[in-house]
Amino acid sequence: MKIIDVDVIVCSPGRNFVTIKVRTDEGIFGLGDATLNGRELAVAEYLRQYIIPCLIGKDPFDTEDIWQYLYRGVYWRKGPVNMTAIGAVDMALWDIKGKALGVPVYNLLGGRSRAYLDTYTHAQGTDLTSTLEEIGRLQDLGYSALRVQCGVPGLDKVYGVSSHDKYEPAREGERPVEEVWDSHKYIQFIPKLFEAVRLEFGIELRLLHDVHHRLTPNEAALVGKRLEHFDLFWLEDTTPAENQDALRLIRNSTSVPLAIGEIFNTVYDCQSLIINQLVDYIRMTIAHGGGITPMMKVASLASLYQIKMACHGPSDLSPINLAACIHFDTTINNFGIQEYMGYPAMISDVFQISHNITPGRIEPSDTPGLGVEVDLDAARKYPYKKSFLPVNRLVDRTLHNW
Ligand code: GCO
Ligand code: MG
Repeated sequence: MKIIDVDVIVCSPGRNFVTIKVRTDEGIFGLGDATLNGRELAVAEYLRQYIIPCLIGKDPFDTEDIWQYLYRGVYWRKGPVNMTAIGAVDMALWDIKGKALGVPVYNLLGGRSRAYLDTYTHAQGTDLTSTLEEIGRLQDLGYSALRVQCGVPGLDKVYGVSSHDKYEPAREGERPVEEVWDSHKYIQFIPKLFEAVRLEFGIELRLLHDVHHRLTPNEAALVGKRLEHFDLFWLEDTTPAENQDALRLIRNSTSVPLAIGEIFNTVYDCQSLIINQLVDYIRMTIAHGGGITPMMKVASLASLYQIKMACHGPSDLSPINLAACIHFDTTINNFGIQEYMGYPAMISDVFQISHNITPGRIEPSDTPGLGVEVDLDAARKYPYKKSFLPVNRLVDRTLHNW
């Protein structure tokens, strides 16, 4: 079998997605997600100019060699644009292999390690009362694991609490909006939030929280200690992810479970975190981390240290990335939990997923390949809309991490 052509489709059914369709001489095609929120066209053009010409004529079954060719053969390794492009190609090739052999991708990776996948979704509110209401609503729907984010008194807008809907705040426009942040106000408030949640809902609910890279190591250690007796499932991205050593200080100060990794692109970004056992969950994104091929290796390394995989699965990645997560999660032994936020309703005009998704749970289907369909005619009805993630500043306008 040979690759003969690759389409790059940029569409915006509720938000921007970049999709590739790898075509073969046998008529089988594979789908990959090349979405990088706020930088979509960079990946699309990188694919068109530099990656696709190198794929023509290759055998799509050679996933390992093609991955090595695209990663090591570039010389300028790593980087989110490069790794997202490679990730999309890798997903599409696994999709082709599964379709050609008539098996779901998880059967090519190691088969089923579990009957279903536990998922968590996002609970958010602008204040304590509305956040508690939202948790109650989601619990009634059947969710038993929730990421809880709440507006902080004295701050106009915080990460994870969207003003318009539940989806990630990439906003249309020619430049990013700016938000204002105050770590002190946040640190004072967050223990009160989890105290109220536990008082209202008891200890059964699994609770997660995302700090979104905003604290210093010492501030993160303090928050971790103050949250310890609320028994969190995890505390995510406490400090900027570039400094792996920061996690050592946090780890030595608190037993709160730590999760990190959504902006990592390679195993090298978490190598020292894993071998020094500084975290409990690796949250790499399959699309941004170079695809399924390298993620299986990250999972193997993590499994040596009882560290679990909990892939990033926000709504700013398409259902193709979600499907890749589903196959990966189904097969690895050290699966933690899968993030699932849901999608804007109009997404189903373009993407149809065969897996059975219910509140708090996903059951993988046995459809050959990844189990996702894309309607290209429908995609054309939703043209790309330039959007950016916000930029974050302190009250005195010093630039801070968003
Ligand atoms: C998460 C992430 C997302 C990111 C988003 C950026 O835990 O789901 O933090 O919410 O902010 O993917 O595009
Ligand atoms: Mg996160």
